[in-house]
Amino acid sequence: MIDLRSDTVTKPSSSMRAAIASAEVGDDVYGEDPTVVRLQAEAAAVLGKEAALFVPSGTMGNLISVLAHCARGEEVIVGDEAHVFYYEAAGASAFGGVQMRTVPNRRGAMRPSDIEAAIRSPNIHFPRTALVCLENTHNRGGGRAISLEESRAMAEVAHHYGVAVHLDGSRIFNAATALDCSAATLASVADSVNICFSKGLGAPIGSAVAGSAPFIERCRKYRKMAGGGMRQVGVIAAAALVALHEGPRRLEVDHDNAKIFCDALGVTSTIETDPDAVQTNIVVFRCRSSSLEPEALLEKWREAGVLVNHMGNGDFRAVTHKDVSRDDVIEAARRLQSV
Ligand code: TLP
Repeated sequence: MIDLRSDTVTKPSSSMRAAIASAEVGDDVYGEDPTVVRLQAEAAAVLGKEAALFVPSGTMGNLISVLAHCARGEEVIVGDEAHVFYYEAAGASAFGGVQMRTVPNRRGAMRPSDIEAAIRSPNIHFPRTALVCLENTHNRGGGRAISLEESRAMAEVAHHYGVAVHLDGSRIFNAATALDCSAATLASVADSVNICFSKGLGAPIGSAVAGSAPFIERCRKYRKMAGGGMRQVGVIAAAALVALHEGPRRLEVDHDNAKIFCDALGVTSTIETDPDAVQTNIVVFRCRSSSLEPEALLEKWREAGVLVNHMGNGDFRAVTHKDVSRDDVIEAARRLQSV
């Protein structure tokens, strides 16, 4: 089986398993796990922020960031294709009483003028706009890396009106690789950033939120509230440290494999690809079959030994990662076509 559903499907490498086995641990709710303390310091440094907090998932990282930025009854401006809006089960609204206001995503970015138009003026009828959320790379935007200039233009509008900026940087190292800059440079436009160790970097679990020290202290409280205060989690932080050290430098291979996959898939009477849109490790392709619904097509592909995801409207997503090789992606494209 060639699994291209997501870069979340990777298994821990032997160096991660060795680090897990030998990790020094303590009770992290008391702040006494040395491996977690080290991971948080390294994550903050690599992102150019004052402090960081280890969290179990990207979803929790985004949730507690929104809660730490916004009071109940306040509003967040977010792209209509953003992960935090699309795929996080309305957590911020359900748990935080925060309203999400969408503006159109155009291959991942928002127009600064759309953000500006959505920012509320002081008025008793309106919620206060407390936050703008960015995402880089943009998942539903086909893994597009949003340039520093575009990111800055979006953030500047928010900051001009005194609105904070959170960056969902779950795949920020993919963006940094594609744009040939540092993750800290891309994160510099935002007040807070969420990163994931468990996607392209290959760790079995874990994310981190980074920002100012007072912001991270608020996040620590919300993490506790959300049931995310963890104990001897040096065992998983150790794998995340290996991911942080070894993961970013091999992302280029995933990006090359995504291009190779897209080229191999090519264009047939039923499959449409857009090679120019492939910038990182995500390939979105369209398949309009006259005889099969998307779910049935996924089943046929599974029978042929390839797993991909359906994004809706006949758009499918394949994601390259450390556990698939160049030969695997060429073979996967062949099997998808043959079906
Ligand atoms: N994305 C997953 C699915 O939820 C769709 C995937 O397979 O791509 N932000 C972004 C941009 C993400 O892509 C994801 C995960 C998250 C946040 C949430 O991270 P986790 O899965 O750790 O909660």
